[in-house]
Amino acid sequence: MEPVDRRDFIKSVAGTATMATLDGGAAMTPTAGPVFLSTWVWGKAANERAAEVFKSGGSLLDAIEKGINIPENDPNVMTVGYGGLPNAEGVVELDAAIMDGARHRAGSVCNLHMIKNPISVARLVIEKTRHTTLAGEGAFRFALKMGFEPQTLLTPQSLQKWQEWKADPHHKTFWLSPDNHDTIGMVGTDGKGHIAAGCSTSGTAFKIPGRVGDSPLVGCGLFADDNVGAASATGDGDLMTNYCTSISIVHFMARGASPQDACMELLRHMVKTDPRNKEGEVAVIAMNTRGEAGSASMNDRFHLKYAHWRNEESQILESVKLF
Ligand code: SD4
Repeated sequence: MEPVDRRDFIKSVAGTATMATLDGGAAMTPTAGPVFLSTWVWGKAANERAAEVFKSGGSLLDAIEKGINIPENDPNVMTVGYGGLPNAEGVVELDAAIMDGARHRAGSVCNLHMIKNPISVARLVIEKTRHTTLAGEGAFRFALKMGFEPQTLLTPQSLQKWQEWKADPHHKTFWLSPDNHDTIGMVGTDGKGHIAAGCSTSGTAFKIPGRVGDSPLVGCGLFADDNVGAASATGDGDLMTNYCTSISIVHFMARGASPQDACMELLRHMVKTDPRNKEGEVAVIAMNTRGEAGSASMNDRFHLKYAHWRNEESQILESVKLF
């Protein structure tokens, strides 16, 4: 794909007749049937569960929540939920958010400990409170009140990795640089113009306690708007938060870009503002309310494979690399 100058890009979409707007402009023709898109290969099982929940009568938010519960419950996915790698003090602190594009309403939790399904707690922040984000001890107490069972989230494998990290005198810390990521980000549509998104992560491994990544931040780790589409991000949240990646992609789509072009445009913008971002760990997925999907990774070093479910077809695809 040719690089597009930002002004040319805006010019090129300015006259688009079917342009969607964030404030409720021309709606796109919806696709027939649901579509689910998730980050990384284990997103495939998550999409399949989401599709199953939706087909058996669940709402789109139910589908996204239950889909994301799959990697959260899987101890072999060491970057999400149970078995996620802990912070520098050996405590697993989870971040998650879910957003309903119809109500324009998100719920999120940050630094949640001892609860393996932060996406389900985030969902209850929407359904049971007037807040959007709960953090730390308050989020934990809210989860207990909602009936979640506290449990240790460290597994023998994650404990061993933390002990190895701790014992290594040259271990990387976040006073230096990150190198351990993987989040589940999911976007889904019901095929009738409704779209939603969710994401869940244990964040970067061995992070400084209290650190909050992009995943639970609305507009950064995820964004969903029924007038346009949805996006989610995975990678270096400390970098991506500064670019409000997901809402930026949705804004590009609102101006007429396809989901794929919107993902690429965001990555180009990051490099234009700071060429060092070429080396950044940045990968994104996006979908419009027609169910058209896109995905992009900044470079080969952090190359996103993502899962796509549509019409009973469940596949793993490779994102387009900018470099
Ligand atoms: C974070 N963005 O906490 C998350 C981690 C991640 O792929 O997505 N890793 O920064």
